[in-house]
Amino acid sequence: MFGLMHAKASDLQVEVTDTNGQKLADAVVYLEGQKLNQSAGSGLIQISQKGKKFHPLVTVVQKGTNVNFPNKDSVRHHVYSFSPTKKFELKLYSGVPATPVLFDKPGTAVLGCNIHDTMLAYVHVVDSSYFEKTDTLGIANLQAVPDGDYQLKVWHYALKKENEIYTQTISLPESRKLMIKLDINPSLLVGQP
Ligand SMILES: [Cu+2]
Repeated sequence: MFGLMHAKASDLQVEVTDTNGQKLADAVVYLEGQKLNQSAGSGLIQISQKGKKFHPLVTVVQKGTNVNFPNKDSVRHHVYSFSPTKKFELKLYSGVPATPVLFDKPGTAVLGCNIHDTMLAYVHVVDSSYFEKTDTLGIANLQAVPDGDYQLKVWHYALKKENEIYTQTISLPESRKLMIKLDINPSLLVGQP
């Protein structure tokens, strides 16, 4: 990495609210641009099922990431997605499925369970190595981003226009702190336990 020491980098803070200024948790914030996307993701992450809910509600992964779906309940689940981003089905199972699911195409996969209709979760797949979810204060921090021009993208599951992705051109180091307002449908917000 010593050869890159002349390249400057900045930390980017993005605050996401609805149009009334209410802070939005679980918004997916990511950057696309020429300086990024050098490598596909790898590694293995988990979305578990406990208390007949998926945990977490929203997951963001770089394309090329494998996801495991461990069932921590005593009842069996039947996890599926019909979304074009990733269609799959893990038929009625307990414990940890033998094979993880590879998310290899950008977009949103909506997850459900055939047995429990109220179970719902989202996997947002990005073509970027710079991504983060907003916390309960509506804040996402992207650290050590190489200075340059990017498309900042923000997605939230409760957006009024389904599958819309908010996009804004930004330059670093100039825009290190941003506030984004999204038009969401409050009735779609899932209360966090
Ligand atoms: Cu289930």
